[in-house]
Amino acid sequence: MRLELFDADKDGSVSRTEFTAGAAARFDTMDTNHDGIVTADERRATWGRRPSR
Ligand SMILES: [Ca+2]
Ligand SMILES: [Ca+2]
Repeated sequence: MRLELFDADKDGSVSRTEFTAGAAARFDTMDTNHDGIVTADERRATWGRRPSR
């Protein structure tokens, strides 16, 4: 996870507010069915695109 992605106003530093908002946005991205919980399957579906299984 790259911290600079959370720098919403691009001033070079990440405030707690920016971090919280950024982390929440990432969470919402992972929580594909928006039930407020990121399950292992949802996490895998977002991050772990494996070329083979
Ligand atoms: Ca900033
Ligand atoms: Ca979910």
